[in-house]
Amino acid sequence: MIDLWFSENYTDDVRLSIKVEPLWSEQTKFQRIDFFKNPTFGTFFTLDGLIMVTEKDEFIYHEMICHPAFAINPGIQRVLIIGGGDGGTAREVARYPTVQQIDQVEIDERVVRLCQQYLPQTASVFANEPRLQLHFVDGVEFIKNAPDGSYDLILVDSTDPIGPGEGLFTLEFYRHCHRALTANGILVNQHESPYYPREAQEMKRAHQKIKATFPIARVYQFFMPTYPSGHWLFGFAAKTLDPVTDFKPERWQQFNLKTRYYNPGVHTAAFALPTYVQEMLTED
Ligand code: AAT
Repeated sequence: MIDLWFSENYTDDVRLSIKVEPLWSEQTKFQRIDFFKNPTFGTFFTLDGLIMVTEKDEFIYHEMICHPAFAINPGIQRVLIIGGGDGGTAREVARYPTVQQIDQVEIDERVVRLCQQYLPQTASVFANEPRLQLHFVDGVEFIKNAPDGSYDLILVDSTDPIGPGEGLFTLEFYRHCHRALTANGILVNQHESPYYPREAQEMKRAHQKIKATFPIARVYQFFMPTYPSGHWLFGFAAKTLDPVTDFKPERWQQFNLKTRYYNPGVHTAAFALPTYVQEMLTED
């Protein structure tokens, strides 16, 4: 038996390698998709050679993209998810009985279909959730046509700003998100990592643009074992709500959701950033 290893290159001289059993590979119009299996991480998939979701650690990312916003505005009813074709983000949003409408815009239908086949842990929401409507179009185009004030929450669960995800990191996109949000609206976006130079550069650029668009623009952190360096960020932007002073832990606890990563202590702590990250966010 030959050992097969998948490697994700973090820099020219650092990579993460995982021993794999390949399950499926294809090239779509948008990106290359590979599904693998590994004893430690379970089934996982990559897009253009970068790990997106593994069965073992996806809960961390998907809880952290979703729950902080609901603990700041427990009245969220209309949600737009951009990207997130694996379904993990939609699964967490759908846990709120108060949510009335979930629109999800995924550019690549094949991600959804393959996740339904290989990753039901995240993708089963697509068949079981009547409030959710899937749109297979580019999020950049969808947001241009979204009516003013049509969403309480926009979650940008996107790939990195190379390939199809690029347009989701532009000033024009953030401006449309601002317009499409209600007065208490919140935008949470996949904000890259502060650690390795490639992602750090992207995260600085994204933050500058979001800061230029929203009066409240913060960043929060979490630990993601299968993303480069394990130290990952989401952006939090809002018109009026502050993620720390408007945090309502008791209200959130009344939802009575069982979570494995997110809790009120983690919420407050996640917005406290290491000094080197704070410095990167204030640099030009
Ligand atoms: N839930 C964590 C998984 C992802 S995948 C991100 C998804 O965004 C992919 O399915 C991709 O097809 C979709 N996508 C990319 N560009 C667009 C676009 N322009 N419009 C709509 N959907 C898009 C995120 C992983 C983060 C990885 C960090 N290293």
